[in-house]
Amino acid sequence: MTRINTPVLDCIHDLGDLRGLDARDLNMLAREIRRLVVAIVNRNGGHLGSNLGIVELTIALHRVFDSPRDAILFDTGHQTYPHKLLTGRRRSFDTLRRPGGISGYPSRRESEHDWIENSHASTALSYAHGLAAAFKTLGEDRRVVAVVGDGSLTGGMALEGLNNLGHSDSNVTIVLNDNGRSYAPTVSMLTKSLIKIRSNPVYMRRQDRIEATAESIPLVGNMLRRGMNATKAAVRHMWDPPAIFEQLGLRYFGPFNGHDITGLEEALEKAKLFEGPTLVHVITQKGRGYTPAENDPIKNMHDLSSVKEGSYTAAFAEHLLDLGSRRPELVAVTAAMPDSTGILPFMDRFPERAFDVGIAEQHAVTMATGMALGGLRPIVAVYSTFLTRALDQINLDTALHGCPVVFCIDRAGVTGDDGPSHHGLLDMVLLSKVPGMTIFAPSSYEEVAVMLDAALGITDGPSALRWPKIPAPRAAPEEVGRGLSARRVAAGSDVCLIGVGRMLATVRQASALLEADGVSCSVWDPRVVKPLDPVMIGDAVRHRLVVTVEDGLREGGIGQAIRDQVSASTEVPVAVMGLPTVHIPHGDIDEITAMYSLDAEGVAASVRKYI
Ligand SMILES: Cc1ncc(C[n+]2csc(CCOP(=O)(O)OP(=O)(O)O)c2C)c(N)n1
Repeated sequence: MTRINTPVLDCIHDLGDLRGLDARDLNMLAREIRRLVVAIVNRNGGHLGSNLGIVELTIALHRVFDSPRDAILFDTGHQTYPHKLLTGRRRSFDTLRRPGGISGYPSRRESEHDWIENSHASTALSYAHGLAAAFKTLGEDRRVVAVVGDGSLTGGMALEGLNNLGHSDSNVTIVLNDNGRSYAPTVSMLTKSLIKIRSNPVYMRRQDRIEATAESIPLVGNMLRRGMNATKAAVRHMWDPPAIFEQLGLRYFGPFNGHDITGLEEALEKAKLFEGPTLVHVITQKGRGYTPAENDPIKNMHDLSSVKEGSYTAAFAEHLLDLGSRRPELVAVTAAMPDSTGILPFMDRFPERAFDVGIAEQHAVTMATGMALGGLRPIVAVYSTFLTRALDQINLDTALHGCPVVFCIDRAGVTGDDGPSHHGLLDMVLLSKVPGMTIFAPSSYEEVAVMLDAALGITDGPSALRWPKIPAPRAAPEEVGRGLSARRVAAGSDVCLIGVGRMLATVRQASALLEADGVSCSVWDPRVVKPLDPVMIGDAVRHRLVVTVEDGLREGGIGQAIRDQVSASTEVPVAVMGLPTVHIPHGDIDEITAMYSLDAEGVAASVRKYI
């Protein structure tokens, strides 16, 4: 490759170019990637620490394996910026997470090197198992590599995957990217035993000696190729906490320094020689090479957007803290996201009453149910998109048992930059089908506290509050509702506009536009979307038209429930506005909502069309 004063990164047109680099250029490349990641994430937002920690590992993976012929899967997918930079997305990288730009996660549309389109954690081992089965069945000699973080390894699916990979003897290389952290420090006994290794400076040297001793034993060469080596396993068993991996049937290698490209390549080459599943344990440092990210335990490590002042999340965090001192039976549960869901202040103040269960939403729900059965008042704080993983648990564990678990659901509705997997469009549709569930949709900062109090007043079943990512409008005392009642914001005669949660602001603006045209509008804030307030329905039916607007899927949503109730007794037409049942790409929240006519102009235009 000819390169005079040109960044190494700019000379990589395909992975062949990467394989041609020498050690000096590789280190230079790692520095360039870091610099670019820091610059773009500081501008566009996104996951910083995880991407800075995985630079050398990504380089090594792409030099050792033959992507896309070999499938390299990154669990969760939030750490694929270096992978994107090496696989043809250097030129478009500054559009990361921007409307129309490249995605913050792997995307099959972007590249053949992105085998899976993920972002929910703990799935890569299952995909890997399936791909390995497919390649084997089709007689194709291709490798499957799954890179999984210690945080993502706490998820139930990852543990199911480990169990099955070992059992089926699948030809998969698992790379455990172990930085000791999820968003917060990883919650797991497995991780604790990994930490013992990481924090033991003599381990690496001793490990080398064990490997050398074992490899000098006659016949080992052959045995190695066949998979687990009993002699070596017995030797390492005496020393190694990761014996658990070997007991699961995975050949364990490591630990290796995740920032030494040459060492990583040697380790991966070695692992590649084995038939059957192997686990290469790599120790990395989150935030590597960027002091603010290395130093700040949470804020700069992950998504740069955690709790923003004036947000719904901030309102929740504030009130939870207040409730904590008054109600000793109140506990908070999070699935690895204490910071961005707003329970961190509560956790700091009442550490014995805050439970981070790891990336384990299903466990979180059933565990909270157990807490309720035992007499506590659990609050599960979770993002909308991750809660939907645990619907079965909510339905059959929490609701069937009539347990008063309160779900505080953040990032509901269109969330913007993170794309199809992170929009929270399903929570209302799904939760409204759970018997006995009460659902609150706050329309202002002040409503969050009032609704949380009301939810805690429900003792015979689950309840949920769902709020969006956007700043929360402030409300005067007379603009805040009470209990389970809907609130009439304006009284008119032609059209009844019902705006769910954040959509209240939109229908108010639409109402102003319509009033200017001479259309008299009532405006309702339903506040509680299940069960619906009969007073609101009673008022709605005296209009010529009812229009409902929600930031969730239209099909099966709250508007359709309102329409059912209105049409049970009258002929009044109900126009239901919400999002279509499609996977919506990443983009600006306002632009996406406007695209589906869920802005003031769109709502007003729909009303005009009807009347
Ligand atoms: C099911 C699910 N829950 C929560 C998240 C939010 N989340 C994104 S990355 C992450 C931490 C992942 O930790 P780890 O796998 O160790 O990777 P690291 O960022 O440390 O490299 C979490 C909790 C998610 N993506 N999926």
